[in-house]
Amino acid sequence: MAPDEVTTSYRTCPLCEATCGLEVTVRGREIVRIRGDRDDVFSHGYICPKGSTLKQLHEDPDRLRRPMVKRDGVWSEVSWDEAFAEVERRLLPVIEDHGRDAVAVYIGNPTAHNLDANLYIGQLIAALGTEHRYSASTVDQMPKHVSAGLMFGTAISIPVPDVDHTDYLMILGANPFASNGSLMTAPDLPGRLKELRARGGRIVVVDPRRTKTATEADEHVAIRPGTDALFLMAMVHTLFAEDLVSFGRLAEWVAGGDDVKAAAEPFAPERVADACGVPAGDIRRLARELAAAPTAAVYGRIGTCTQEFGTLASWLVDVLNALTGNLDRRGGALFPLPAAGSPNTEGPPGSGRGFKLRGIRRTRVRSLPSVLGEFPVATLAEEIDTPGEGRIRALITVAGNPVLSTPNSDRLDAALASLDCMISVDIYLNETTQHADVILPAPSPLVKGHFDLLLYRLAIRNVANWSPPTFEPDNDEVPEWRTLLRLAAIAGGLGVNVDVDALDDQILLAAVQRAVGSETSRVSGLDADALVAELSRCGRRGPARMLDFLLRSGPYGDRFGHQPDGLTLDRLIAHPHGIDLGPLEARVPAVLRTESGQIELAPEALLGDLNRLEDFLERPRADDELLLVGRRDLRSNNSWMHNIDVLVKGKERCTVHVHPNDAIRLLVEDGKPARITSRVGTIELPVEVTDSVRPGVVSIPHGWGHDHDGTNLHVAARRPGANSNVLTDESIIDVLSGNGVLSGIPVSVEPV
Ligand SMILES: Nc1nc2c(c(=O)[nH]1)N[C@H]1C(S)=C(S)[C@@H](COP(=O)(O)OP(=O)(O)OC[C@H]3O[C@@H](n4cnc5c(=O)[nH]c(N)nc54)[C@H](O)[C@@H]3O)O[C@H]1N2
Ligand SMILES: Nc1nc2c(c(=O)[nH]1)N[C@H]1C(S)=C(S)[C@@H](COP(=O)(O)OP(=O)(O)OC[C@H]3O[C@@H](n4cnc5c(=O)[nH]c(N)nc54)[C@H](O)[C@@H]3O)O[C@H]1N2
Ligand code: SF4
Ligand SMILES: [Mo]
Repeated sequence: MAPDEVTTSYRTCPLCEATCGLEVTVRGREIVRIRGDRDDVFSHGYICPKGSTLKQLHEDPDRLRRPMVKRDGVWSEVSWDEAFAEVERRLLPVIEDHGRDAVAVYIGNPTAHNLDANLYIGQLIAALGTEHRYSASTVDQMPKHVSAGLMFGTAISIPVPDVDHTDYLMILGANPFASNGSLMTAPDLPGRLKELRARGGRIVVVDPRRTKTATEADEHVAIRPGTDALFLMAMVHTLFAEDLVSFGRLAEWVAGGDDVKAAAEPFAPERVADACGVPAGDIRRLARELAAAPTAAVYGRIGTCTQEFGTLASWLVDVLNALTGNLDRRGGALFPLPAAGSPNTEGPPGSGRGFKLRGIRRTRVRSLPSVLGEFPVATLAEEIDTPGEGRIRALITVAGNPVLSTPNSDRLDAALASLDCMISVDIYLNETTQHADVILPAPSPLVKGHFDLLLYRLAIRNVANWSPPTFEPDNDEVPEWRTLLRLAAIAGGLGVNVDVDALDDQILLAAVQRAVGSETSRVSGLDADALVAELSRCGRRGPARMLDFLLRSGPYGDRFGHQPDGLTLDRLIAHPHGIDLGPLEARVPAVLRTESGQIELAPEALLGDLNRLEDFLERPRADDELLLVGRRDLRSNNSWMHNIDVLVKGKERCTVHVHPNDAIRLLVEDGKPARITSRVGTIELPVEVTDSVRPGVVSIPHGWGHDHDGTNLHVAARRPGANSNVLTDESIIDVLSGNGVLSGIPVSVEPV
């Protein structure tokens, strides 16, 4: 190919959960243009303003290209070999002197959008052998994993609303017009929601703020933050009280209906109305509407998870879907059937080991249990800064920026500075990685092959789409999976000079042997060595080879020739715009992995948590309370896209929203700075007076606060904003899931 030849390739945007198709035009190693792929089978050309900025991200001079080592407080670029030698030199003594549990690991959000990490991060975690595992999940969706796990048997068995077919959609605590959807993979959700209404459907949005999603809906319910569990309980109460419950087809698969009825008994709409700030009549009417709609779906997202009753609220969302006969039917909430590697497509269909809520491990300081093998990230700082036996002394972060994204971040910031050793796999020298001793850079997304292994498990259509690397890695770039394996080798004692390819071969062989040895696998009984040879043709290895295996042994797979029309990676490569595997279909009972083989509508652990909800109802509330909630902007992506000029220019986005009535009372003015203070911290921000927030609620976006000395984010530093997580309180968590509480934080606001 001539160096100036213009070529076009197609890939999936890895920035958010919407999985939009991109058309990337390049000349040599230069990116000419990125725009929406009109032929993408799922997104049909839709992108948001972030999609095309993969070009700016790729070209960002601040993005790290070479490993960085800090000695005596001074950073220098080093070779990969030198960097890994430094990792070994710093990490192994911590393990030798203090044991494996002295090393913690924190896994951030972009790993969910990253095939290398999807497939290889487990190796690193296993090799570390530490109980101190943390991730962004406990400031995000952990409550939903817990409720889904208890009800349906696996943590990823989360029903998604069938937005393309439903007649009625109730959205709680989500703003897809800004976020493009979450735990619901659906490119162009704004367009799909508009279509829903155009075909006569109805949308109700429950949110303390009148968001863009709310203004585009039929009804906005401005709920008081943190009260969704009460609101949903009152709807459940109404359905039973007014004899509107009907499980439909699922009746024979549902256990615990009577227990739910009994549990909802004390939560009449009239009793919770004040606490929720929603009139009882509205709650009753909404319950009736939900029951009466030909099809309906209830959907809750981050606003319902990052609160004190996150798991209860997440549970009740699916209870409502079940009680109204909308679970697992067209137009309701359905379980996707993804092409590769989902726990609910593997093993014997219909029942399983179930979901074990409590890990045996507990945190040292607060004695909180692990959930899904993780400790709550809200405890990370105290596990570092509390002296004593068992203290964390080293940390590895992969694609995470907890200094901006987790509660009481100032405390974590200080704690990280005190570590004996910190290693980061990241693309920036930012608020978190500045504390590292070694930063190992991941390549630009355009240098990666990609497949949304995790997000397709939550997609509103069954889709499979492979993105080939747009560029081959250049001399200095090391694929992220190789970095993760090399780190794993060092942590596991295999040394810095491990043969990564040989390690990768072993990992694949082990996976293939497990599958062929399992009676219920689709490749049961086949010859493992032959399969490995077939998968390794043409030198294929790493994530692409492992993905090929998962696809071929998955529900649509070719089973290595036994299903000749089935999916293979080669087939995906031949379909650069993706393959549409059809709309979601009913999957109960096959999808279930509970021990009973039933949908557990009333898990004991959840019923046991209702005391807390009762106590909350009785908690006194001040008339002048101010509760902090978050918000997202279409041009943001958590904390790490603020170094892209086109996304941060224009109007200041990091402001505090204050209702006009509150502004008068608090003596704060539009455009003027205000001081916001919580139990744990204080920040200052310009005020934006707006009636889009409910009185008594103030809103600040998260992911800002790029004013730390010692980072290298030139664009972000020009408009740093302030970090809302300086205000969020690590001492409050959702007890069942260990999830941090980021919403409904009591604050005071005063003029500066
Ligand atoms: N542009 C952009 N897109 C993103 C991201 C981003 O940072 N920017 N982040 C991505 C990530 S990691 C995620 S997890 C998703 C999240 O996706 P969404 O869940 O859609 O997130 P938000 O847009 O923050 O919407 C949450 C809404 O909950 C409301 N809320 C706050 N507290 C409560 C409450 O107590 N009850 C109720 N009912 N509502 C409440 C807030 O006002 C807010 O409007 O977005 C993803 N997409
Ligand atoms: N107050 C408040 N706080 C919140 C939220 C909220 O709504 N309100 N939302 C929470 C949610 S939903 C989430 S998911 C978390 C996110 O929390 P985190 O995952 O901790 O933070 P991110 O901002 O996503 O930072 C991602 C990091 O990954 C790096 N990175 C980007 N791409 C790559 C890559 O390809 N490889 C590697 N190795 N690194 C990469 C970036 O430079 C950055 O350092 O924040 C949470 N925090
Ligand atoms: S909506 Fe999400 S996936 Fe689509 S272009 Fe924007 S950031 Fe990328
Ligand atoms: Mo998230």
